[in-house]
Amino acid sequence: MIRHLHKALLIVDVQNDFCPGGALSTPQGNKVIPVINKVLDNFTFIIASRDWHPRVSVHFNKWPEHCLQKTKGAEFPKKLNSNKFDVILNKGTRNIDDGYSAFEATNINLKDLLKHNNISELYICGLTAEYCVLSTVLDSIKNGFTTYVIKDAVEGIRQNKGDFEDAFTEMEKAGATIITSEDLKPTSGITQNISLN
Ligand code: VGL
Ligand code: ZN
Repeated sequence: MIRHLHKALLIVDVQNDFCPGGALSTPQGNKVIPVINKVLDNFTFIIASRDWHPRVSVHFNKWPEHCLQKTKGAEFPKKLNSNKFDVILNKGTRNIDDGYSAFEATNINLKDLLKHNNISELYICGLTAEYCVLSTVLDSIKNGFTTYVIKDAVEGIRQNKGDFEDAFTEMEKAGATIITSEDLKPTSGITQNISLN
């Protein structure tokens, strides 16, 4: 009997505004781009979220303006192979301080999308470790998905010393498994055909 293992890659908010030079930049956000491009080949179902804010939002009481809908800052970086994305989730689309988690996307219900595709394992990466990646990982676990975080494909705002590492500690405590892109290399991640007797 052939059985399919259903896994998906979820890339959180790898957008110009979160990369160096962007409006809410991480010091080294661009470092995740080649790593993500590499791991794309290990997955047959690739989901990307984007922070997609309206011009007027109370979200900007907390943060500098960033990722305004249809602006350059909200685009995926040119070097990221976004042509391989199967689904794009928009989040933070309203005038409320929401959308830290990809499970709060407003154009597609992520939980339903995953259920309908029989996906039980989620591999999460992207920006930023302390906010949207953390929030997405916690929701993924709450919703019952086996959750992996690809650490070398995650970067942070690194506002205070320790913030970045603390985010991973919190993810791990909640039940996530922290891996690196090297762990994926040989076979995992792909929708695999495995033989069962
Ligand atoms: C994010 C702060 C504000 C993120 C988004 O993607 O982590 N952080 N909006
Ligand atoms: Zn935002």
